[in-house]
Amino acid sequence: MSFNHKRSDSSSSESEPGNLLADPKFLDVEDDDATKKRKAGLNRLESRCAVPPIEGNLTSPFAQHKKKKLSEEILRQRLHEQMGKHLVSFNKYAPTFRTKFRLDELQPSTPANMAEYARKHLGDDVLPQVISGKWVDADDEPLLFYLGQRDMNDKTEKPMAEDLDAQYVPERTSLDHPGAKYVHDGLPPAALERLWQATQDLCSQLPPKIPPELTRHGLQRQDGGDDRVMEYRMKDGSIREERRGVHHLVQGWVMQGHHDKLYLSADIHESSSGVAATRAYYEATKEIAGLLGLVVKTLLPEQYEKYQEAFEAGVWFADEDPGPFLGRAVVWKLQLRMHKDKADAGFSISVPFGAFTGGYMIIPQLHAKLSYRPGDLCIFLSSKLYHQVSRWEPTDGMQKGGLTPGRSAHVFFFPKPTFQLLQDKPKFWGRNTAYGNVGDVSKVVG
Ligand SMILES: O=C(O)CCC(=O)C(=O)O
Ligand SMILES: [Fe+2]
Repeated sequence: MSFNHKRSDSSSSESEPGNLLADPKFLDVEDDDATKKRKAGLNRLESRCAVPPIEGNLTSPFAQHKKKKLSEEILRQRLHEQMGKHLVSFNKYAPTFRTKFRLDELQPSTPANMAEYARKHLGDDVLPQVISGKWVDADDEPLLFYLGQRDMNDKTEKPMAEDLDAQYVPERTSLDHPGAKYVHDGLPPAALERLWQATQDLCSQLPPKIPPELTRHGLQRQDGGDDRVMEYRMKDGSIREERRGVHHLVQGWVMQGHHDKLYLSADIHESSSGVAATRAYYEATKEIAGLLGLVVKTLLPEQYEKYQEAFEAGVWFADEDPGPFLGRAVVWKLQLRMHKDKADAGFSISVPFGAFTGGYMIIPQLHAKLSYRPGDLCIFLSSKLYHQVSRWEPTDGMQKGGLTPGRSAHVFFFPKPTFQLLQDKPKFWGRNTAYGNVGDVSKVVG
């Protein structure tokens, strides 16, 4: 591995362009002239590209346990017990891979170099791994937990960490290895279906946006078409179009020059339909956020405590969101570039969903290429490790219940400046002080 030679004092010393487009070597990058030409050619996205609402109601997150008549509280308990059991066996039986470098020795790099490394060493001839595993640094500090598929027949405890090269095993490239019986460690199917439905409903009411400059979200279309639009083929051969984009939903965003106050991110409050749609979306994804909270609490208990305390100080949707993440990036049908998320504090969780082929998770510094199928969970240090989702293609045809094909993802994260500001703040500080704009309204004045 080539990432462990030099020491760098801090990641902020890295020579990385702020604007990914500034580096012409960047993967699939366009030069300034091409950007200008493309921007000039962008017209208003028409309603034919709108994201349609789903048909009918959302799937219950408890669908698997619902056969017996049980109260919601018991159903939730069952769902958490099942996830808890998976996490216990993940901890016991999933393999661990160790890097030769310590996290603080991670070599400075650029998106261009990382993309080049991925192209050379993790290209089409390297099959993505269908796996669940842990990746740690030379001091056994966790870097990545990947909750995908595990062979239930493999009940050997794995106390020893292996080299990064050991992640590539021919038996772990598909789900049809003879004699294997798989368990999925990620989001259960009903919760995953609900996440997809709730997100499509959100995007149908609140159109996701894509900036005219291509950033980490967005790649030029290979057919030269409008990058803001995904095309997919219906079963009758006709072509439909759908807009792509992203929503940043952050309860307590720091704005430049205002270091003692926080703000609800623009996507939440910009329009009255946005306010209504985001509340409904938080409510619809409450149980899913609860399951992800359990994952963080089990795998990273110390980080969970810190995040949860800051979450409780900053939360706005207190009845709809159990925490511990104050930020969500809703990535709707976008292609992704090599990047890291410099403003994330610690670990974030990303979860892909939809109907698509391709879309593998590539983390060059861990030499990892993961199959990253819908519902798999990638819990990792997204501000330290470069990552890219490889190009994907939508499956043909409309999916069940009016769901449109293509790949989307949610990233649950905690913005670092928000975390820092909230560290000494009491519970519900954000709600009770209008995020630092008024005196605490919960204090009774005698
Ligand atoms: O789409 C994904 O799975 C990851 C997205 C991502 O890395 C990001 O939004 O920063
Ligand atoms: Fe990212």
